Amino acid sequence: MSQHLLLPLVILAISPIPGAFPDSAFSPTQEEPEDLDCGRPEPSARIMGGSDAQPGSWPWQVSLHQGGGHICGGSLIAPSWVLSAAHCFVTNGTLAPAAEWTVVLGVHSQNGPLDGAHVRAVAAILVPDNYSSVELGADVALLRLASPARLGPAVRPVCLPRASHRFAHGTACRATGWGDIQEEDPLPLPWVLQEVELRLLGEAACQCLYSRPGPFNLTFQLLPGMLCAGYAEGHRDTCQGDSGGPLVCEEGGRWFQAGITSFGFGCGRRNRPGVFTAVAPYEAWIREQVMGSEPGPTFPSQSPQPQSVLSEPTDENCTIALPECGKAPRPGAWPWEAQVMVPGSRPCYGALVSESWVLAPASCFLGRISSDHQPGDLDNWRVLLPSRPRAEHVARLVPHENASWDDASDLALLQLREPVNLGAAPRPVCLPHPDHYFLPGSRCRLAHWGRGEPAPGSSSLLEAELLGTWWCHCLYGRQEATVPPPGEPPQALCPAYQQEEAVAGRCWNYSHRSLLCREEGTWFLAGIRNFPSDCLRPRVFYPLQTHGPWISHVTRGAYLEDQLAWDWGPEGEETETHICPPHTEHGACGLQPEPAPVGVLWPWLAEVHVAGEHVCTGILVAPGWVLAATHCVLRPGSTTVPYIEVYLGRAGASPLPQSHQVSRSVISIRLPRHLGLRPPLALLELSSRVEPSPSALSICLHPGGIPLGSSCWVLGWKDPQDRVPMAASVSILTPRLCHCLYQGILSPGTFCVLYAEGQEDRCEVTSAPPLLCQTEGGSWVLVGMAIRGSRELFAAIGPEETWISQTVGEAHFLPPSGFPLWPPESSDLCPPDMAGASGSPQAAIFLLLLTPLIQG
Ligand code: 4AZ
Repeated sequence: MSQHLLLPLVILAISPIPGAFPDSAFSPTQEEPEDLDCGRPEPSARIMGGSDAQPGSWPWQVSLHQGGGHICGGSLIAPSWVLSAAHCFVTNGTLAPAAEWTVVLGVHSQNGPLDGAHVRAVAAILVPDNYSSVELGADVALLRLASPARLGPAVRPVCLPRASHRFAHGTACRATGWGDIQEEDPLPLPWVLQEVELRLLGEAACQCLYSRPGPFNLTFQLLPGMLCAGYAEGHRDTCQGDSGGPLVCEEGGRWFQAGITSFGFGCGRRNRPGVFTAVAPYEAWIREQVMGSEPGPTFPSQSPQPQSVLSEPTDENCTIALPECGKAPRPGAWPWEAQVMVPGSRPCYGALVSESWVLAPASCFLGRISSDHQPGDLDNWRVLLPSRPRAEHVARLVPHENASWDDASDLALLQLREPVNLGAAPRPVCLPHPDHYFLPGSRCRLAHWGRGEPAPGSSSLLEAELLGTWWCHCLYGRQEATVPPPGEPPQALCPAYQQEEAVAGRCWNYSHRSLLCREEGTWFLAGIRNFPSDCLRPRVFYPLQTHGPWISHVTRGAYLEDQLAWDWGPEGEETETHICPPHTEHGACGLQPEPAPVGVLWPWLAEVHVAGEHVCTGILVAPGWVLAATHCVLRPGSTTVPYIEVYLGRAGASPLPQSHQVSRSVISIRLPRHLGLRPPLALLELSSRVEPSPSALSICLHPGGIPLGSSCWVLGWKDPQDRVPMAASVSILTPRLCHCLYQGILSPGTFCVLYAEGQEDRCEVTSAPPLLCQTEGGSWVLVGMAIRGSRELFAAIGPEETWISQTVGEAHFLPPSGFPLWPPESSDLCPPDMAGASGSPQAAIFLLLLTPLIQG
């Protein structure tokens, strides 16, 4: 089943003690012959405690095998009949052939030769006509054995409830099986039958829990014929592989089968108790199927029950369980912060993930442990936890198997010698399931991780907002890679810091941090980063969610918590597949961030403030370089270099606080060598690099012409005071049209544009706006910069490729694609009346387009 899983059939401390039931409690009814006694395990002395069932406790439990392995559970209800779940046998509406199945009876541990067990072939599988899928109910099946089971101490039938039988809410019952002990975590060898105590939940209480959005925002409608058992807080449950097995409740010394394990959402999750097929409503169906088979199942009448128990309480309270992990009194006061003290080194920071386990980077300890981490070595290790009077001892260290070569798996789990009492502190952090989707814009914090140094500057540096998966993946991932959609683990998590600037130029020598993200007031350990590679701040984190299964497998009880925030925004869930635009040899360029988190739509657009006098646009072409129009930065005839300051990261209409902007001063102006004329393009060298972020990202450049299939825009501002960025849609004219329109006045490599209707006045000429095109792949490309005083003419970037590449080093020239220039034109001649055409360009162009007809 796909909606598998949960929690361990947790080991129960309480085992049934059949011998404790006085014989007088057993009074077979007249229609039930005594030799077919049901629901009573063989009385035996046994030890209490543990999670494995005692051999012989559940003699009706059978294992259903297909292809040589255990698939589902079942229960013996008569020598020739086994009760199980329909979904074990029906795939896509087709019932599996009975011959594929065998029934193993009297088995306890499924490891090795099945001592004392015996096997029966299946003669027929019967499923109700109205069964279609588990969520729609009727998940029940009967198996007729090819020959009767051999009854004995380890093989006995269970009692079935009559249709009138009522099991009281809150009754502690038992589920048994060989299913997974947690989601995606199979029962380990020697595969001993597990039992778990589950309380029956009333219909109202169960429906109330399932009406709250849970894993993947799903809710579920409980139907008649289903029953729920488990706990709002989760932890104890059935799981994949337990299906078809029995849920039994003891009454008057006999065990009645109240339910058949059917399904659930995950295993042991909060507010998601297991769902069972109620057996009592199927009395008639069962009797009908087994009719004529002797001896048949036993349906003892219910011993009288106090009326209070039988009446269905209508006001059953609905107690939603809240997360037990991830609550902090305030950001920064982390009740899970664990300091691992290893003699001879600085403390290593990790996080408490359960009452007995701490997660920390393996690189803190690697080299200190022999391959089998001798316990002697751990004797002097200590763990400091908040609000604990004394340091904890360490019993075991379990490094991740890939820790030594894969930075994304730089993890180790440390088991404390004694579990700690959980409360306000210490309290574990929540861990995400693999399908967790941290929404773009989530509020996050950076916390200590490993041997990181305290962050320089203010604590707001540790605040972050999560960027969209697309942006993060395409900036740091592979070009043309598919972006993982919500629900698939991301390859990277990118937080945007509140103060991009404050650490520029400073170096966090040890940029070891973990990323904590908050959902509905609950903190999750979302990512880790543990290498001091670039000495700037950390900006991309390895997601922890892929490690959830390993952590829960090792710890058997870390707090994996469901996603709590589901507000995907107005567009809802994004299902479209996104592909990252091509990278250049210097990485990603021209990615336009989704507007949501930071609000900057044009991360390459710079304000160039010249000598405190005027401002024009510039374009970030590499981490330390801005391209601008020469006429903007150098006064005609002047030879002195003015003081220039460059600002990046300006949001749309709403000016962002100063802290969002990135500023740099210009330390040199570079011009290409041009014969005679003053070159139109200037490169400004910034005082320091600007690392990629959603507020400052280099644009792509194109070596010639216009990338095929692109749409083009002039980007500037209308008002020189507020400088709100504006983009005006334009078409680029063919060289012939351009030449004819502006005959004689153009230098080669000049673009002319035609504004879309009503867009001409969107940008102020004095802003010296750039001409950008967005390629079909989605990257933004700079193709020209405005020529002095013109709104229509742009100096092409392509011809200056060599100069730009040599000056800048890291310029992002895309490989030539499509037609680098326009297709050849039929004639170089301009129509006679067009030379020096004045008046409206639209009118002139109309004329031009007509000329071939006129000439022809
Ligand atoms: C299963 O896949 C299954 N937690 C059985 C029970 C539950 C979930 C899944 C209930 O067989």
